[in-house]
Amino acid sequence: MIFIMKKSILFSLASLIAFGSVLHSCKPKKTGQIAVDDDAAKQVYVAPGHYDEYYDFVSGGFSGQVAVYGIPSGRLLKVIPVFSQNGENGYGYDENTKSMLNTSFGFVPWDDSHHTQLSETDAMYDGRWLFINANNTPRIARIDLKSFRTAEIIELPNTSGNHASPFITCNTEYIVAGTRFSVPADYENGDVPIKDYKEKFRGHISYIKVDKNTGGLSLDFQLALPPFNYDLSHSGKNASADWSFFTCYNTEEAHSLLEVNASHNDKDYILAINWKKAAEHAAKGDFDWKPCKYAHNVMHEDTEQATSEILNKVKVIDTRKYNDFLYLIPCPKSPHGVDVDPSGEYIVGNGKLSANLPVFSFTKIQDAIKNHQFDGKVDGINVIKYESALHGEVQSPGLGSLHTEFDADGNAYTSFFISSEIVKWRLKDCQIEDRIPTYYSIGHLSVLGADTKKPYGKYMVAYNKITKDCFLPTGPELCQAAQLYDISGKKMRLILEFPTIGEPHYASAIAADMLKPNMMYFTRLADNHNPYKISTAQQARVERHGNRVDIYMAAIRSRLVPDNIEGIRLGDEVYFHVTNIEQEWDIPHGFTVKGNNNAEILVMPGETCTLKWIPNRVGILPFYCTDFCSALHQEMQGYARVSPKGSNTPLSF
Ligand code: K7E
Ligand code: RUQ
Ligand code: CUA
Repeated sequence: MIFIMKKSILFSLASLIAFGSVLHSCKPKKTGQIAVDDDAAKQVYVAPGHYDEYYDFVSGGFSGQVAVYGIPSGRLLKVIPVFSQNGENGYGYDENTKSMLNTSFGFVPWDDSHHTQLSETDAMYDGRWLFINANNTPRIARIDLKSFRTAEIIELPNTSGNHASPFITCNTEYIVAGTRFSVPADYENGDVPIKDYKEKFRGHISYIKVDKNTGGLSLDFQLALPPFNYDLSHSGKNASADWSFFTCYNTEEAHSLLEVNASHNDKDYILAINWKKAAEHAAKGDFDWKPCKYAHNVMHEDTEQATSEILNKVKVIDTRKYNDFLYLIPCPKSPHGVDVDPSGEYIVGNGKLSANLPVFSFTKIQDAIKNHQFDGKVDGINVIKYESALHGEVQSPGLGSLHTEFDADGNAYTSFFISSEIVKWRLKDCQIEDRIPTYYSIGHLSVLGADTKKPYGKYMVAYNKITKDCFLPTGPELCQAAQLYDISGKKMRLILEFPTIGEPHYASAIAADMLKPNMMYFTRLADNHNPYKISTAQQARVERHGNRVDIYMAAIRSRLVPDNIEGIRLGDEVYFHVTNIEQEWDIPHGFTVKGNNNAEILVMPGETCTLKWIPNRVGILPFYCTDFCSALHQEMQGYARVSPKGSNTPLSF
């Protein structure tokens, strides 16, 4: 037996405060030593020279990035920068990628990302794109799984705290995104008293179209809804394929959640939207064009340069006028995740403050709609009777349920933040099968492949918030962590834990085989249409246009050409356009020049990357390659001479 020490942790108090005082008190867990089977090591050991079985794309939470881990080893393979500047590869610093971080508010260099989604065809992963949301300045990004780079970012108007996002429909027709905060419905003038919330604020859900061939994103329409907080979402599959489901909390429509304001209703709601019908309304013209402002940023594959555009209107469907396509279903207290099982029949609402876990039936929802089993309306939207939609309840499964995932055999797995455990239960009869602790305070969990119609099953990963006593302490902030479970048997087995970059929320894993065709991808020089590209070291040159200096530089093992540049003057704006003229996979070159506040760039083979430099000191400023690229890497260097303003040293190289 291998023993991992786990000491007790006091999380009852803080957790309960975080969730209000409604819950039964939760005793601190004393876990002592955790036994892990000897087999566990064998199961997760991926020998040198061997590949992992799955890519796991884990949202980076407040870091704004996506981290890629190998499963089952838990090895960190890459950090893909999305919503934050990244000091590992120049994303957001260099001239090529800077405008990816543009928004209608200007340059936003750091955001908070929560949920990943892989593109799907017929409710199965197709290995083309990964989508992820930014919460704060609301955006959705598309990552190209060929290059593992961010290809596009679209901002969402009328949205704040873009949390219920980006939950795709099962043929990636739409990305669905709900606002957490409702905002004034006066689209031109948001300067209204906060106390007028109930009358003047509206919640918005966006439907973003995904181009079938290119993956290109465009905001198709929005729904204006009651001023609830729309927290999470999932789209249906099979019979429920035309539907998206959202959890709504603060259905009291309070503008301050400080007191118990927002949790005195015994039930909040799940909002079920027939998005196909909504799209028909949009196509028929049942909308108003509303003024707004949002950015759309695209990384062009041929030039590897991003462009940013600000758009200024959006189609908004007022659900007080058109509401034959959406329904509210009561769901006990402060629901967080809403999860749809692989068959598309069961919809699980995870009430954070609820004792039982409700499971709704899509068939019953349809029958209820047909037979008008309603219990009044909210703002014109029919409320389906709880019992009419209910398949069953899992009785007292744990405390603080957040998210549910599914295997291929009709089992569900729910994460419980407060009782810090995962509970396995049967969809068929809502009976509990097994439970296992997590260390500690799990948020999301992922059964690999669970959001397709055929989960991989086999492994489950828990993403934990608190890792006290799990790893060597690293100052006041401990690492976040994932725990890997074998779920191939009746009982769940913990087999590995590994630290993650902060903070992991949702994650999506895909079989490595699916991405095999993309391995060894890099840009051919002939396909590089960057305007500053050069193809040979002979084409290297420097040019002056007024106070702008363009340096066309070639990088190849083991030279930077040109390497002695004179005639730059204070007051100049210097652009180093570095083309890595290597035509071999995985030979990047880096580049930086002393004192440059844009820091560094990293240039992939066949690509051109531009570093802007405004010299602010007279002298000789060395530059060099920052990526150890060959035995003569240290020889990849040069000098730039900066002369005073008005100097007549001619530009030369
Ligand atoms: Cu539960 Cu932002 Cu998906 Cu994290 S949210 S835990
Ligand atoms: S060098 S191989 Cu900077 Cu000693 Cu690293
Ligand atoms: Cu190029 Cu080091």
